[in-house]
Amino acid sequence: MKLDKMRYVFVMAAIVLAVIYLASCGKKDPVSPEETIPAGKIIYVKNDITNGYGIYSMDAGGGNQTMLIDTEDDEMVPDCACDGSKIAFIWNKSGINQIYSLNMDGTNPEPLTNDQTGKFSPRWSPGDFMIAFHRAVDGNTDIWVLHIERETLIQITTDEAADITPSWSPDGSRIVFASNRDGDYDIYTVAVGTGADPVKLTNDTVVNVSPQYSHNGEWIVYISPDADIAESDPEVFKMRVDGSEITQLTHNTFEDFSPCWSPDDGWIAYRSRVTGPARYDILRIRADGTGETNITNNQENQAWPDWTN
Ligand SMILES: [Ca+2]
Ligand SMILES: [Ca+2]
Ligand SMILES: [Ca+2]
Ligand SMILES: [Ca+2]
Repeated sequence: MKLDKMRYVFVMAAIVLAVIYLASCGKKDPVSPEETIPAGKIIYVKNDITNGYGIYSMDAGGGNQTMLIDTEDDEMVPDCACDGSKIAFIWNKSGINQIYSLNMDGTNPEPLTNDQTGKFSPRWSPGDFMIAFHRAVDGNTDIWVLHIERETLIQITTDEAADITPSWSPDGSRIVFASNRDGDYDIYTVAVGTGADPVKLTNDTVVNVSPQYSHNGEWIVYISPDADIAESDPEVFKMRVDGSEITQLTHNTFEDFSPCWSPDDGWIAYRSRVTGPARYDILRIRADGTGETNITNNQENQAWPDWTN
């Protein structure tokens, strides 16, 4: 009996020591959050006098800035496919803004639309088989969806006001967009397929634009002026997908536009007029409003970021 008890004590001590050892192995040196460069790549647009708008790629830390496509025409508003295989973008090389797809390495641009209406803000659906966008038909700007394989266009909104900048909910059931149907721009969602059940998420007298669902489907990021300052410059905001918990993330004195989520929803990238009235950089900020960082910080103009794995 005594021997069994000693063996029990010995085994227990060995287990405790092993747990302490494993716990100490799992510990890492503390890293300051400011030193942590978020993962992934940012696809964005650069604008210069020679070639106008073009599409570029960089690390989320700002390294490896690489041209993907930049002809003498304008290549704009890139959106990465959910599976990371392609980029959708707007190209005006025919004289009309059409939706094209591009491989992630910048090869093989292919037209996806070719009618007589200009299109903007293409966004891949979950599953990458459809692309939402906005266009004006007979003077009415609405949200439309392109079914890529069937080559059909489906009208989502019909209100006579301007309905712009769509973004899909991660389950593909709804599209969020901005509309000025009550006089100033607010954020709305609508059911995909029927275009029914419109829900107004913001209800104020200021301009709210550029909404985008987070990948986890819990938040919508968008642009709105600072609520506390008259004639404020645009700031990055987020709210719950039901319109609650409106939270201002940036508090700077620059014009912030085109926010997008990082793949893990931990960060938001946006373009900001941080370095002067005629200059745009790509910035990032954590989803809790800390760590605002100028990623590009150069003498060039950058816009329309989209953050991918
Ligand atoms: Ca160009
Ligand atoms: Ca409309
Ligand atoms: Ca409003
Ligand atoms: Ca601002």
